[in-house]
Amino acid sequence: MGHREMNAPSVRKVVRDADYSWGTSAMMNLYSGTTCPFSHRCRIVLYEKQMDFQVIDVDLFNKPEEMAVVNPYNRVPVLVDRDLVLYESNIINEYIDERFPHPQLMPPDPQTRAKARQLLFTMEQELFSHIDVLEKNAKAAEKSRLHIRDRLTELSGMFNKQKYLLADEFSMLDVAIAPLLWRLDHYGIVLPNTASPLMKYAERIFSRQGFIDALTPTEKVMRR
Ligand SMILES: N[C@@H](CCC(=O)N[C@@H](CS)C(=O)NCC(=O)O)C(=O)O
Repeated sequence: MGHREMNAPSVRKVVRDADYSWGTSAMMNLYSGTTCPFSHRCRIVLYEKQMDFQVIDVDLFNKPEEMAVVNPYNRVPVLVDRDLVLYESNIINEYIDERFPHPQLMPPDPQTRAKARQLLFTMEQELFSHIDVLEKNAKAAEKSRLHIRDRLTELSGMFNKQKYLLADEFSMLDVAIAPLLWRLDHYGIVLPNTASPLMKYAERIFSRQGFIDALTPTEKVMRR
């Protein structure tokens, strides 16, 4: 496992027919939902790095019993790296980033890194805390759609000054927000014209090879 020489292709196996062999592989295993925005974040980081890994699709309608054992919250994504079992997408992503530091997705200096973590927290509070409602609660969904629309519209202006969320370079913050930007149509979130700098920013992320490779077949058809 690890970084490969330039010419050697990485092992990037995707197991689509539930084979839940927990922790028996020498490779890093990501247990992932095919439509789950949080799993999507981890898949993006895995594909952005030149490393070996295995993505194992978990059927969320028929969850394996082991899921509740490895993750007390009984959700995906879960990363298994030999003896280490991790849950929570941002925590998994920071681990992968530290284990495989090229290209580095968290800022190298402590101050900017702390600021990035603060912004990741704000993103969970303001945007991703609404995902459950959007996916499961039709009655409350409209309020969440409007809230997300307004927060994203407020963000838009900054992309007149910089290419990505933290600065001019792609970072973990862009990874974290990308699954939501990809799902705007899917969740019925309509942005005003004033948010066009944000949508241009989104297209910059969507055109990255790591982003394209990380999409599952179901995610590919979420956006026209
Ligand atoms: N905060 C968690 C959220 C994970 C989450 O909500 N995962 C959902 C799927 S998107 C899940 O597994 N839900 C359990 C279920 O559907 O049974 C993270 O960032 O990893």
